[in-house]
Amino acid sequence: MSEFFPQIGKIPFEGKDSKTPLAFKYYDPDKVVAGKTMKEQLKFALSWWHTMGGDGTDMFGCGTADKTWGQTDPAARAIAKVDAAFEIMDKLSIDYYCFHDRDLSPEYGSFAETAAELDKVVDYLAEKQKATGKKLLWGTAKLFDHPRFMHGAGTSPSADVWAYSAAQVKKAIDATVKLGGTGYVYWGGREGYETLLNTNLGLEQDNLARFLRMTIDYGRSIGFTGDYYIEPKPKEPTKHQYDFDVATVIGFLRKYGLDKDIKMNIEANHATLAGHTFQHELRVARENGLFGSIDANQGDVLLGWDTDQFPTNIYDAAFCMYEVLKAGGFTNGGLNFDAKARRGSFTAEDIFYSYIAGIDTFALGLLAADKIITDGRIDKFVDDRYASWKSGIGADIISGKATIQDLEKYIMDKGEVVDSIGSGRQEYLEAVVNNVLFSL
Ligand code: XUL
Ligand code: CO
Repeated sequence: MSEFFPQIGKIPFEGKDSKTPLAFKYYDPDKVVAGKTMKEQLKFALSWWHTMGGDGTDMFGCGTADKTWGQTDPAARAIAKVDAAFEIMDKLSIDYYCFHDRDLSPEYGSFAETAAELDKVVDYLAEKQKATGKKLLWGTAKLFDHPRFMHGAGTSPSADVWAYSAAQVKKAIDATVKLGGTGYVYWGGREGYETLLNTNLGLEQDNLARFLRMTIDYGRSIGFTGDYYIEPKPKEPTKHQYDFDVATVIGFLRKYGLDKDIKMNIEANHATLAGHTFQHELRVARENGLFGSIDANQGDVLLGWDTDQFPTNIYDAAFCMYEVLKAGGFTNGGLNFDAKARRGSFTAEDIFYSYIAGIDTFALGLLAADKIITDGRIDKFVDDRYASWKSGIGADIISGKATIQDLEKYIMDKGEVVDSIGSGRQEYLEAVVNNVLFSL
């Protein structure tokens, strides 16, 4: 088998003083940070859709990058994509990948033919995994591309489309299990609405819960032991998506008794589209015991859509890895680069430059997060700020001992309460973060 990138060798770690373009400056896979190697802490994954399929096509123009992998026949191209993807993973020391079923193998005529062609690619992936040790982080089903999904999939007004979607997810879970995937993602690409004038919101949400219950139970029945994730996103492609943000999804899961079955796959650019920081979404998931996996990317503050850029913002990566470390690290999840090089970055080298940029950013983010924690100033400040809950009236409120009459008496005796904890010191704390980051 010939190489797809003969001009590019295995990307070495050269350290921060290196000027070699195709080298890691911060990602040293075997370096131990916070008790585990960088590669164990970060668990990087390649996204099949952007990397192997995304050619730069946008609303205003055709593709700029050649992602045909030298093949015109769709079945031959699907196999060539596997070879090219494993070469990219090997050269970038990426251990995992993530797919949508239709990224691996496109739609053919009937559902049966499409499923049979997918099986061939999955068999080939299984062989490649065995030969290389690369692993599947998660799989998912593409329920938003074909015209049949124009009104939704698990929330479609059409029972036939709902049934088709369930059959497709069954097949995607089969593929995930066959490949030993440790996760399965639900991203509701068209699970939402454009106008309430034509939408039965209550029935659509009930049906989405039915869809999740049925497909989750199927996976468990065939031995899937990994995690299921919902990936929240507020809008795009639909105006309003049901899985708006982590808090909305938590409410939905609890309403339908699904909160023990599904965790969160949190994407940075989806968080900002929802009007939150990336860290906010991670924190809400962590505090609710639902932190699972991450789609690593970033948006652009001047553009209001899902630009899926490779992450280069060190602050965001540091705060993200702070949450990951506080959650006890990844178990079944990891950092999937749901990111694409810009349309003007169209060469084969750009695939490598963009991954190197993202990987080094998260390596730095991990180092920074570890240092923020070991430095201790931030955590101690937060701890001290809530000290009044550890003894006296605060402890009595938490234990349930204090009644409302006790509180009335307590305040009567005190007479007045003004600023009992002092300044929030936001600017000081932001400067502490700068101090930690720039003395790495
Ligand atoms: C779309 C998106 C998806 C999911 C998987 O915004 O993030 O690619 O990650 O379906
Ligand atoms: Co994503």
